[in-house]
Amino acid sequence: MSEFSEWFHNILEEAEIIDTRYPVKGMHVWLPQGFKIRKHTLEILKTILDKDHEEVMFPLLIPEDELAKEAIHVKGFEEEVYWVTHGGLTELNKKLALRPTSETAMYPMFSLWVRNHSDLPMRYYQVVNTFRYETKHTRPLIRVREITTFKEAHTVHSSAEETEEQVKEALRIYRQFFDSLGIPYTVSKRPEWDKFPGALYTMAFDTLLPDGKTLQIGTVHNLGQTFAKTFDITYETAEGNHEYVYQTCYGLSDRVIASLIGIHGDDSGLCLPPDVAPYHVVIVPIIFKKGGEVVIDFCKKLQEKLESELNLRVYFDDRDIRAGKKYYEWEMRGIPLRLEVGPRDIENHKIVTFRRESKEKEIIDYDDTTISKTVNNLLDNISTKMREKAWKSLEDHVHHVETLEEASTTISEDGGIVTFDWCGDQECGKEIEEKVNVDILGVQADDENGICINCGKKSKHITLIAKTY
Ligand code: PR8
Repeated sequence: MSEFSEWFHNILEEAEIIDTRYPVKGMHVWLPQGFKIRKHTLEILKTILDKDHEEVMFPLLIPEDELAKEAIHVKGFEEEVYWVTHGGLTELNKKLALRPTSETAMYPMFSLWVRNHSDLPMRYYQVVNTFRYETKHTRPLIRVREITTFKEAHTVHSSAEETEEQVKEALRIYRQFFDSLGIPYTVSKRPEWDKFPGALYTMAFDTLLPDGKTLQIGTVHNLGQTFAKTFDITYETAEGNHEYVYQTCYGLSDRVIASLIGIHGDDSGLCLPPDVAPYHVVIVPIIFKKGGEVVIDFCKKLQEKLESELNLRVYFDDRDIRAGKKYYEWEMRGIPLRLEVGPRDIENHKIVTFRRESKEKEIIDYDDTTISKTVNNLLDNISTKMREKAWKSLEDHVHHVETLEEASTTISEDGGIVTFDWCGDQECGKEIEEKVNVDILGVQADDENGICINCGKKSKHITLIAKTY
């Protein structure tokens, strides 16, 4: 187990994110702290999606014949599907799949729903659990067999141009989402052999975890008319003709939480962006024998003030344990801001602030009329600093190379992401993956002026490779 893996497993347990002891491999229990982070993260995404998507919910089970209809799609998933074969003691005459993703659950219904060009575009999403019998080594939140927070969007359009635009829009949505969590990423077009089964092409977001390996954290697929033809999804044009629709889909999983934890965390434990932390602020009273009531009273008022004026989640920790123990606990749980209040501070119109992200402690002036603004500014500044730090760390680990040897040395010494010129040929790409012992993440900008790092032919793209999860 790598140092990071060990840290990651320990923190999931210690910070009470999930319990990994559930007796089915790859399936875990969300604990209250983890569930709060999950909930706030989802709220951010839903706020963005709800602007022009509608939320729906489809059944978990998919009939075998529907799943099998789209040949490439089913081939891509056949080794990963869990099957329900019995209802009680009776063998079902049609097996039912636990959805590995919901194209084949949704699209037969889309075929009934889409009638006229005025029905389009349609943009739906659902947040559900999906099941994939992963054969690679499973890891909590990173590679699971029950994806508990699968956020899948499915859109339907009347032209290929519209789907191109929707892909760009989905990329914009995910950028906004990851930016609000301070998760840095690269965006690239996956190579042909790694695209979503049934898609014309796949755009992917990858982030870099502290062990130097990348994690795919989101994907946007242009499905063209593949599924429309399979599931007979047509619409009537203004001229009265019947045409197949064009589709896209895009999705995120529990990996969002894994990357939040992995990227921002440190030796003291979790470090959470304010927007998704279970509490934005924790208030710790410093109580001596005398004057305890004054402190408690002051802290309660401060809590109410921050809650009502800023709508913050504030925890007032008046447990009867040592302040040092409280500090340790809240740092480990990644609460962004701690306010410490003692009797002398109150007398002097001061309070102590502790920022989890920088571990800076400061004594600030306390003023009843401005404290909310001060706290708000502090939280904003914490979010910005966390995002900047995370982006810098990613950018420091992206290197452009000119030769395969350089690629190998950089990957083995630094991990991270290596970029170079590639001709775009599949055989050549596979050779690169083998020689450097990495995966091609995908291609970015076109670069037709260079020379392919492997075969020496004219290059087509700037390409990204990395060791991946
Ligand atoms: C689709 N259909 O399904 P995708 N554990 C955790 N996260 C995972 C796992 C796993 N075993 N497998 C995939 N992911 C499309 C789009 C509806 C929505 C995550 O796409 O198969 C990956 O981050 O690419 C992936 O980007 C995302 O789920 C969507 O899965």
